[in-house]
This record gives sequence, C-alpha cells and structure tokens, in this order.
Amino acid sequence: MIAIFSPAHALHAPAFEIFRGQRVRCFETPARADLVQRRLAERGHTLTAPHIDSRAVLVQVHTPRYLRFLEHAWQDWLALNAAPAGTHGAPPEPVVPLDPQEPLEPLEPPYPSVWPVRTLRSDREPANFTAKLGLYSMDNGCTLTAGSWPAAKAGSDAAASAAALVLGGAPAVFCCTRPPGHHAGADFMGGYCFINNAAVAAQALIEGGLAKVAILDVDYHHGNGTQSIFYDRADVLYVSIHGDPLTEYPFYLGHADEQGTGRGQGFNLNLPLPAGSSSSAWFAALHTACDRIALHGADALVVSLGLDAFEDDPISTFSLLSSDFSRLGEHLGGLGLPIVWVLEGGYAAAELGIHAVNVLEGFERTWARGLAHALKVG
Ligand code: Q9C
Ligand code: ZN
Repeated sequence: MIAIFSPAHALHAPAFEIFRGQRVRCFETPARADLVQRRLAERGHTLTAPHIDSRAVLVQVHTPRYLRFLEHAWQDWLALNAAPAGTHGAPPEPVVPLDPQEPLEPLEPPYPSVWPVRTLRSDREPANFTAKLGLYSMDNGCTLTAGSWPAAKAGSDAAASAAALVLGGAPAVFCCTRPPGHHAGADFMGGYCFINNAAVAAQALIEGGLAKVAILDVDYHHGNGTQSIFYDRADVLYVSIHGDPLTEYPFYLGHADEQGTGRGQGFNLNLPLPAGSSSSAWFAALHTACDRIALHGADALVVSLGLDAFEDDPISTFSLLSSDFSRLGEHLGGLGLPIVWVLEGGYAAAELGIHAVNVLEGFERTWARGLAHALKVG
C-alpha cells in the first residue's frame, strides 16, 4: 500500500502533558509515527512525502480565525513572554521549581485556563493570548510548541495528498501522520488534535468530484470534531464506534441519539460501547457500521484509524487483539470502496506498527480477492 509520511511530524514533541493535575510524559509521541513508518518500510510498503498543499481544503474545514491563531500561536506566546515586565505584570514565581532532570525547553508551553462555556460569547475573539487559547481549546490536551503548526500542517497535506491519489485511482492510501485529528473541530483543538486530517481528506474527496463520502472512525474515543464538522451535511456520512461518553473522553459528545441536523439528519451514526466491551461486541458494532456505510452509497471511505481499541492500550478499555486488527482490515476490504486511512490515536507505541500494518494488509487481501471475483463474474 502507498503510505504518506513526513518527518515534519516530529516537530511536535511536547515534553509532558497534564494528567490528573500532574506533569506526565506524553502518551502521544513522535515514536508512534516513526514506529509505524518503520514497520511499513520493513513490510515493503511504499512510503512517499505529501505532494499537495492542503491550504485550499483546510479553510473549508476550519475557520480562518482558528487557523490564523494556530499558525501564529507560538510566535505570539514568545512575544508575550519577551514583553517587558509591567506590560503584562511580572510572572509569579512557580511554587514547584522545575525538575532539573526534565529536558530544558527555552520556554514553558502555554495552557488554557479560561473557556467560553455556556452564556459566554465565542463570536468575539479576545486580544489576550490566554483568552484566545481558551476560546480555541476544548481541554488542556494540546500542548503548543514551536513545531506544532508545521507538524499538524504536514498531516493535513498528507490527508489532501492521499485523497488526490485515491481520486486518481489508487485503491487505498495510508496517512502515517501525527498529531492526530478527530477531536479538532472547525475552530478548536483538543485531545492531542489540532487539525482534523480525516475531515480534510473527506472534503478533498468531495472537492475532487465525489458525490458521497463516508467516514468510519474506529478510534477508542468518539471523534467529536469530525462529527461536528459534518453534522449538517448529507454528502459526508460519519459513523463511529467508541467508548461510551458517559465514562470515556470526550464525554460531551458521542451519544447514540446524535443523528445529524437539517439536511444532515440521519447522516451521523454513533455506536457507543460500554467501557470494557469485548472484541465480539466491537465487531458486532463494526457490522452495523458497515451496513450503514453500504446504504449510503459512498464513492469512497475515510477511516479514522485509531489503534487504541487494543487490549493493552494504556488509556483505553476495549479488548482488541493484534489479530483483530487484521480482521478489521479484511472486513473493510470487503466493502469494495477505495479508502483514505488516517492514523488517529493508539498509545501502545511498541505494537502500533504491527497493528497498523495488520489492518492495511488485511484490507489488501480481501480487496484483491474481491477484484479476482469481479474479473471472474464480469
Ligand atoms: N491532559 C486520541 O486518541 N486525555 N485522543 C486528555 C489531557 C484525552 C485521546 C488528557 C485522550 C485523548 C486521538
Ligand atoms: Zn483515541
């Protein structure tokens, strides 16, 4: 399979994230994409760099003011910290001094601390940097660094490039990208995601002339960003299998009663499963998902390929085995649809390459069989 990879992903490498009030090592690391890339190469798959600038599609998926903020956020944060004391007040001394063992960053990253929740306005962009950061964030899961924008943009370019290859006749293309994307909405980041790569891929397929696209999201977490971007549209069907938001991140979206709105009514299907669900429950949901996708009559499929449904994922509770990822790929090959695959979550880094390749090679096996069958029949 063709896989798109840019070493620019590694420019986004925050030193830590905040977990239960503590600084902990990030779950979402550069090693993830590097290990998947290495496994793809070992198995003889073709790796290629993004060849398309996604800017034109990006502005259809995200708002101009969010993109402007993201692109300049690090420079703005630097400027704020270089401002003479008195302009913004000298920063207070931290109560807990920095651990000297920690890799020294030239500057501590910014975190949101105020958000425009219900009754507060999000239509006016404040001038204050921290207020803007809160406006454009759903949580504190997106540590901004100097390289966050170029890394995220490279992922978006990969998604647009994969869509172009599929439009050109490739049966499937895999985006070996990070940071992930499916929690990012039109104007906010969250859950390690800055730019919604799956949405970029789907929109690029529509722009390329396809009438109907489906997105299947198999990440453990509901893709709230993707759902919200396409919620009022009938041309892009969104289907997701995920941990029940009553107990699992992102908590505030992903319930079964969210079915779309306006023209998009009936074009959103959430299949939440209780935390701790078995593989057989998961595959039963996959069958339901595939039936809905077939009914849509999609011309192409985008798969938000999170690998965190794995039994040993450190932050998730489903029970998929390595062999189940092969089964997933085999099942999707049977749909007979061209696929843009986009890497999302999955934090058992050591197994990530094996699982991604298991899915893709499973797809290739049944896709080839389908072609052989079509030739015999036709
Ligand atoms: N301190 C994906 O799998 N945890 N995202 C946030 C913030 C949320 C997972 C912790 C997990 C998000 C793409
Ligand atoms: Zn996830």
